[in-house]
Amino acid sequence: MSTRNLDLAVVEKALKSCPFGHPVFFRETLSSTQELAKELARSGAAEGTLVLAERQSDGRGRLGRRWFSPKRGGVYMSIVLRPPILLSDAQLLSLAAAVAISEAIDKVYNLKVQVKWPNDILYDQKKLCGILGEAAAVGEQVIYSIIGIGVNVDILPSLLPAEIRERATSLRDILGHEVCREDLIAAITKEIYRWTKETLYEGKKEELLHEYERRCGTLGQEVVVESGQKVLRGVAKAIGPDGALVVSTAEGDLSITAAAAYRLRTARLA
Ligand code: BT5
Repeated sequence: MSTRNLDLAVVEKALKSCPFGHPVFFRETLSSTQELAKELARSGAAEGTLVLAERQSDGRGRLGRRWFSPKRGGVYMSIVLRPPILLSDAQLLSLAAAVAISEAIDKVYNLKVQVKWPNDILYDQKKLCGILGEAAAVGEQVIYSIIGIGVNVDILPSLLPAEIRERATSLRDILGHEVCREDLIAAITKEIYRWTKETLYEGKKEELLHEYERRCGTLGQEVVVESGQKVLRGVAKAIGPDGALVVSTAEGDLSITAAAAYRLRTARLA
């Protein structure tokens, strides 16, 4: 774990000229940064409001899963967005976050990571970061969205629960030294501004999808899609205009959305 607490002043200074990251709410412990961000969004918080915690007692993943969030071991952040988009396009916000985080990690640490659809960030096939996108809408119009990001920074694999140890990694693990969480938080926030406000909101969806596809290691892979009793094999061939994964199967092309309870795994070569 990191030996020191987050220095909020450093984060604020690094984000001085960035329209996102104002205000910043920092708490030592939260059940989940998503919950506080949601509360703030409901009471009118501005786009770009940032919530940070040193640890989460109930960190959440997608579809009811958990995010292991030990004290000072990672970056746990949620950002409030007010996207002028329809609910049917909400998945694109998580895709924008995946591109933004990949770019931030590349810029700060010169590290090339891969995106596993829909929104895992992997290094050497191991999970370094997870993204949780949640949205509230009135009718079809998104009113706010909360993008939650968990990055393993100083977690030593030996401290992770046995069931995820083999499939997880951290920046400390990869780089071999302690890293500055403040720089990472600022870089991610700036890139999220760029890929949402300056790209997606400006109608440059193609640019985002192109960049996502370039970084997505799932494409071209043989995958197994499990949904209830049904198991289908196919090849991941593209990202649809709404952010769905298009899988080519014997039964034709299948478009799978992240919100559906599909389980996707890379097929083992027989
Ligand atoms: C995710 O879900 O990967 C989204 C994680 C989002 C976490 C952030 S932290 C800030 C904000 N506040 C929250 O409460 N959440 C967000 P999913 O794709 O469902 O993956 C969850 C799975 O990842 C778990 O079932 C484990 O297998 C694995 N996992 C859990 N904790 C991990 C960790 N620290 N490192 C690597 N893998 C982990």
